Amino acid sequence: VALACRQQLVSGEPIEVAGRSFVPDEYGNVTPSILTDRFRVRGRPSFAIFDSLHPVVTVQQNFDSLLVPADHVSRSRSDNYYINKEQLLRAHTSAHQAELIRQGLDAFLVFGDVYRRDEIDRNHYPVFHQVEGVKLLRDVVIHEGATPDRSDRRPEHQEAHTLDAATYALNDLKATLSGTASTSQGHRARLPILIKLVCPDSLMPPARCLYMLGLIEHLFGEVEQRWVEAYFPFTHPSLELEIFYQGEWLEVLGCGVVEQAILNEAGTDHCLGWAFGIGLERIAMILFEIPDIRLFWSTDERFLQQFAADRPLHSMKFQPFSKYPPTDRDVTFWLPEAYSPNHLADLVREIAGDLVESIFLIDEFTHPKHGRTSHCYRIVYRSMDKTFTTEEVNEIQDRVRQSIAHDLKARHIR
Ligand code: FA5
Ligand code: MG
Repeated sequence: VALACRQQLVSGEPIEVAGRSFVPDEYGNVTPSILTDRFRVRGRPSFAIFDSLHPVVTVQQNFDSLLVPADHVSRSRSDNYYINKEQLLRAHTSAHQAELIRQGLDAFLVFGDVYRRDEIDRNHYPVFHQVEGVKLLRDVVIHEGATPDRSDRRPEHQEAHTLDAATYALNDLKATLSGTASTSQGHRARLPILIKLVCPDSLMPPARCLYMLGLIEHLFGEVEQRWVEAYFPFTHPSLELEIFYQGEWLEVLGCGVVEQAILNEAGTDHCLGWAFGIGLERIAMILFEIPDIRLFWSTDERFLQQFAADRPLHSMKFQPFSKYPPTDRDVTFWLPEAYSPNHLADLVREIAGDLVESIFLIDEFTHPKHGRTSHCYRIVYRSMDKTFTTEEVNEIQDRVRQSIAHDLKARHIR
């Protein structure tokens, strides 16, 4: 089935994505399951935010405008869904930052569906939602004296910023997000930020979209959280926020002080700015105690009913219904050229859909003579909402093996 569907993406033949037509080329690798039934019209928010920017963006928007180096791995076909060489399904809402700043906005939120070829586990899904927040700060002394020089960059600040300016922006950002840092000059940036959880319609119909004031503190109250140093080409310094959830640290957002070059390019060189990108499913998972991200796509009434009533947010907690036992199958193969584990993840997802719960690399071997490497993966299958037999799992696994042979051109599959 996957093979048959794949052939539908014919180079030069237009395909439709969210009501617009695009022309794929040989570089195009969007898969049918990513294109079908993921695009739905959602309700309009009653707040001036952007939530209907088209999900197909240019390489310029998704990467170039954000200073992502031309050879950066994050651009690769194994991490993204390209329509053609110039256009892809946006991999993050940051894709819209630069153009909105250029349009003159100095504080905005962008909600959107984003698409990535990524690992498979209970916290990762190839389609998810992000909210981007950007705020420009005026009347801050950005730098003093002569033209800044690249060598003046420090872990604490960009070359174009004084330590004070960067600290000010970072504190403002942290205060906005987690509500824990206090800022200088008594400027506490509780906007308040309005967060709307944009969930699949199946979970929350537009009429019941949730509006919440404040952020992490407001959402979760007392919760164990920590800031972790991070790297993004478009911010410096950069941080990620993690929340302790179900026995592990779960990353919920990335953020930082916007690279001054982006602001300068957008004609706002007199401003300092911060930006963040939050994973909305992760927030909803913690909020509602949802153990697996696949549940957002469930059509099981036992799931949907739990979120149907107009109940106070904090009383909505997911009541697990009988969890069916997982079944795992191992597969070993010699890695083809230009292989990435995301190829396997994508391929299994195409065949097994949401029946795949996780994929782990359990063994790796490099042949001493011919130098080739083989990987052994454990694929864990589990249905969220129905029982499923050994025969069904075997059949799926057979198709996975065939697809590894055909699509990955990998040999000696065990
Ligand atoms: C970004 O996407 C950056 N654009 C965030 C950013 C914006 C940084 C502005 C600086 C300034 P990252 O890849 O870490 O960063 O993703 C952000 C969040 O999206 C993660 O913290 C996580 O909550 C969520 N996320 C990432 N991948 C997945 C996935 N496969 N499934 C579900 N949620 C995901
Ligand atoms: Mg991250």
